[in-house]
Amino acid sequence: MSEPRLVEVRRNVLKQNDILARGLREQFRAAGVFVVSLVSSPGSGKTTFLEKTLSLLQPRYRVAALVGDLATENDALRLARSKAPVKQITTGTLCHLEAAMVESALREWNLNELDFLFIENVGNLVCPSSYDLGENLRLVLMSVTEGEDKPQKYPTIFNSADVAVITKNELAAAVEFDWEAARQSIESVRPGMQIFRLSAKTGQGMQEYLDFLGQRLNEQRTVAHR
Ligand SMILES: Nc1nc2c(ncn2[C@@H]2O[C@H](COP(=O)(O)OP(=O)(O)OP(=O)(O)O)[C@@H](O)[C@H]2O)c(=O)[nH]1
Ligand SMILES: [Mg+2]
Repeated sequence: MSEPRLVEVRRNVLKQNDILARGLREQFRAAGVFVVSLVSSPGSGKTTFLEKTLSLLQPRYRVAALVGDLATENDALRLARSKAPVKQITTGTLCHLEAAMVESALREWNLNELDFLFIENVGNLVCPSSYDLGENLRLVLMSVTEGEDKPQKYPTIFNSADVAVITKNELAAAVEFDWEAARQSIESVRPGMQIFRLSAKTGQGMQEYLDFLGQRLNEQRTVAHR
C-alpha cells in the first residue's frame, strides 16, 4: 500500500526541481552565460576533461565551474589549478546534483561576469538523468575502457544528454575499443546524437570540441539579442 505514496513524493520532488531549473535557465539567459553540464559513470574522466577545457578556454573566455561529489573537495582542488573560480558541492548521500544545490552554490557569484559555466555532476549513470539543472547543454561522457554497450544499458542518461563525448581515446587500441560498436550503441538509443572522440591527456580532439562550444555561445547570444 505504501508504494503509491512514495511515487507521489518522488513526483513532487521532481516537479519542484523543474520549477527551480526553469528559474536558473532564465537567470543564465539574462546573464548571457552558456552553461554546460557533464554526466558520466565515476572515473570516465569528467574532471580531467574539465580541467583541460577551463585552461584552454581561459585566454579567450571567462569561465567557472561547479563540481558535485558525495564527499571530498578533491575535484574542486584539481579544477582550481586552472585558476578559474571553482566551487565544490558535496551531496552527502545523494547520487546526483539538484537545481537547488546549483542555485545555492551560485548565490555569491555574479553570472554577468561569465561566458561559460560548467557543472560536473556526481559520477553516476542513472540518478542525474531526471534532474534538470537549467543547463544549455548536457554532455554525457563515456571512456573507451568502459565497454561499448553502455548507451544501450543506460539509455536514460544518453537520452537526457545533448552530446556524447568518448574520452581517453589514446587508450582505444590498447583496450581494443570498437568504435563502430560504440557509435551504433549511441545511435540505437539516440539517433543523430553528435559525438566527439578525444583525449584530455594528449589534447587530441579537444580543439574541435572547443570550437563547437564557442559556436554554441555565439548562437545563444545572437538569439538573445534578436
Ligand atoms: N589515459 C587517460 N586517462 C585519463 C584521461 N582522462 C582521465 N583519465 C584518468 O582517469 C581517472 C579518472 O579521471 P577523473 O577525471 O577523475 O574522472 P571523473 O569522471 O571526474 O571521476 P568522478 O568525479 O569520480 O566521477 C584518472 O586516473 C585520470 O587520470 C585520458 O584522456 N586518458
Ligand atoms: Mg570528477
